[in-house]
Parts: sequence; C-alpha cells; structure tokens
Amino acid sequence: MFATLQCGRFQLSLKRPLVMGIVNVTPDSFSDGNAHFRVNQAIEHGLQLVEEGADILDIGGESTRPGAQAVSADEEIFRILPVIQGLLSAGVPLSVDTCKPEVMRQVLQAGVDMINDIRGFSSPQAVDAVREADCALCLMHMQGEPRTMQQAPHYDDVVAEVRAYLAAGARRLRDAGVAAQRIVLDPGFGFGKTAAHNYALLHHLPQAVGADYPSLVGVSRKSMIGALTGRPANQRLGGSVAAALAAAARGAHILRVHDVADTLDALTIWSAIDDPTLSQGAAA
Ligand code: 7PJ
Repeated sequence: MFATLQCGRFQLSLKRPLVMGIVNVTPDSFSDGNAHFRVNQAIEHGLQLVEEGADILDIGGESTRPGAQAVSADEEIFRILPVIQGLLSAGVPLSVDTCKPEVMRQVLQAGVDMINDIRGFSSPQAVDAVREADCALCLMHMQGEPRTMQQAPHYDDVVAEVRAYLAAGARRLRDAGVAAQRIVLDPGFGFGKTAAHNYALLHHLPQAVGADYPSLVGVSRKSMIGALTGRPANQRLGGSVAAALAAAARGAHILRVHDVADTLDALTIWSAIDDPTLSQGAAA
C-alpha cells in the first residue's frame, strides 16, 4: 500500500526497516557549553552515524525530557541551523525534531527533508508551515505536556486511544492537502506513558498505528528499557536493540535510535534468518 515515503529530496523505499540516527544539539548533550564547539561535535556525530549506515538523521535542538527547560524558536534555530547546513550534503535525508511552526518554516527553507513533531501537528500553524512543502511528516502521539506528562499518565485503552489520535491527526493533515505519501505515524513511546503503557503499545504496534500509513518507533535508551533492566541510559544498548527488533518484527518502518551500527547489525542478522538468499553468498 505504501512502498515509498516522500521525504523532501528523497523517495525512501520502505521495503526494509530504515534506521534514523539521533543527533542532539542541546547543551545538556555536550560537556562543553561553547556553541561553536557544540555545532562541530553535532556535525561530526551526524557524519559518523551516516558512516555507520543511518538512512535518515533526526536533528533536535530542544530537549523534551520530562522537566526540561523550554527554549525559544530563535534559540532552537540558532542551535540547529548550522548543524543542518553542515549535514545537508551528507547523502541522507535530514529530519528536524521540532514542534515550533517558525522553526519548521526556517528549516524547510534551509532544505531539510522531514519534520518530526512530537505534538503531532496539533496546531493549525504547524500544519500551515508544512502543508505546501514536499517533506515527510512524522506525527507522534503524546499525552499531556513534556514537563508534566510522566506524573500520572492514564488511559482506559492505551492502544485504542493512541490509534484514534494518530488517525485523527493524519485525517487533519490530509484535509489540509498533505499527500498520504508524506505521512508517518508514531505511538510516542515515553510521552505521557507508564512502562506498562509503552509495552502494551509495542506488543500491539500494528493495532496502535493502523495499516494506512508507515510507522516510526523510538524506544532507544528510554526509561521503558531502564524500567525492566534497572540500567541507566548509557547502559541500555542491549535492551534498546531488543526493543527495536521487536518493533521491526511487528512491521515498524523507521527505527529512531542512538546506536545505528548495532541496530543495523541486529537487523541484518534478523532479516537473514527468514531470507536464506541473504546468507548464501557469505563466507563460511
Ligand atoms: C521521540 C522523538 C520518539 C519521535 C524523542 C528521546 C526523547 N520523536 N523525539 N519519536 N523521542 N518521532 O529520544 O529519548 O519516540 S526525544
């Protein structure tokens, strides 16, 4: 039904799961507060992820962790624009993780290929900022606001509620004139959800995202991994890769991860098990 995703300068094949590498440009993700230093490190990190095989890069200038400080549109643009410019010729589509319409307009002007909105293009201004472009749009579910969303998440039926939100959001985009080939849906792991909610959504991924649009899953290093392994964020590689594979097995089209090389290795082995042609030419 959807063999490809219209993603700005690129038409992405969705025949195998794609890996989206995360490039954070927030002060808390770098040891040095110096802006120039931060930009160079982020560009280098992005290039490294492309070398590891990333299919897409997702650049974010605002931390959405529970309790994180809000930043102005100007500050967000100041952080990410030079990183975008440094990565535009890296050979893969660039996505920007933002919920600010003004940031969306400016980065689209700069040439990015995808807008990833954790607020699901819920504001009419966000829809206006992206409708006439040819970028891909990732529409994510969130309950509440980043600062407070983890205080008391509640659902009567998390899978049905997330599905209804995503379907309504996609309908809003379509009604605004957005082509179906530009839309990707994301259950929003960790955004106003308990560990039990997150695992229910992962188990029922096909039901949570529906069959009309491709899906994006972001579970990398999240608290749902720490909740079961007891490990801090920098020791969640094994758990994150397991969750990414489980998402791929349930049909996820794009996996948003920190650890690109390890995730791709896991996908390579997992794919070969069900497709003997993939191991036939390999050395013994
Ligand atoms: C997600 C995201 C996600 C999408 C973040 C983190 C938190 N965008 N941005 N999906 N998570 N589409 O990476 O831990 O799950 S920021």
